[in-house]
Amino acid sequence: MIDLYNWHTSNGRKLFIMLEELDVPYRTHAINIMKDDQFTPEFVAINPNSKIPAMIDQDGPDGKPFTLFESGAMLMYLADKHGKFLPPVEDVRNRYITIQWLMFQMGGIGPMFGQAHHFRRASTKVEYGIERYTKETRRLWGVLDAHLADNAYMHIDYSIADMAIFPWTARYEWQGVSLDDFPNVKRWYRALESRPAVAKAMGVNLAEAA
Ligand SMILES: N[C@@H](CCC(=O)N[C@@H](CS)C(=O)NCC(=O)O)C(=O)O
Repeated sequence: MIDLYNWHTSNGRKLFIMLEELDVPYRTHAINIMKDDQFTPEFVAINPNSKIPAMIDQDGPDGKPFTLFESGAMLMYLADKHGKFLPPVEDVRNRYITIQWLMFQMGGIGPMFGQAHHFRRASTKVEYGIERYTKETRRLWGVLDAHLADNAYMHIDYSIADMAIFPWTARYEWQGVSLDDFPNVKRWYRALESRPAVAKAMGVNLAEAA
């Protein structure tokens, strides 16, 4: 059983997508980051960095509970545990190309789109921040569009790289982006949003559930 500590944000939705795709049992513990639940001593004991998502796999690798945070690490762990959505260690080239695109999300899309959301939606308008992060976000959309012109998914088949990127692209309106400007991302986006696991994960609202 997986205990998932989460909230319905783009980073949080990656884990809902993965667990729904794997169709494994999990319990969600709502960490309301609007109410500072991430700073409670109970949660800090799970993630000392006070960010969602985090999890405890009660059936860890050594048969003991295994605690993990950072969404990219969590996706890789679950992929390896279940032998799905990430090429195996023997397939070195394809494994690392998939991890490369996962890291492109973790180091590029997540931080940059996140800053674009912050500055574009803040009540205090800071033009420098809005311009800097809107421009970088649009550049990253261009990288995705060029890559997806020749690839159905981020690398060969649907993988944890696609799962990590999708929830961030789903906030295109917050970023001032139109899907029509990026036709290859749009095709990929439509394919992903039609997956039942993705649709279910994107519909999670833990505030309503509370
Ligand atoms: N690199 C981390 C980023 C996690 C992250 O930034 N989570 C946000 C929500 S999307 C959060 O917990 N924010 C609460 C806060 O900053 O206090 C990951 O991918 O897991």
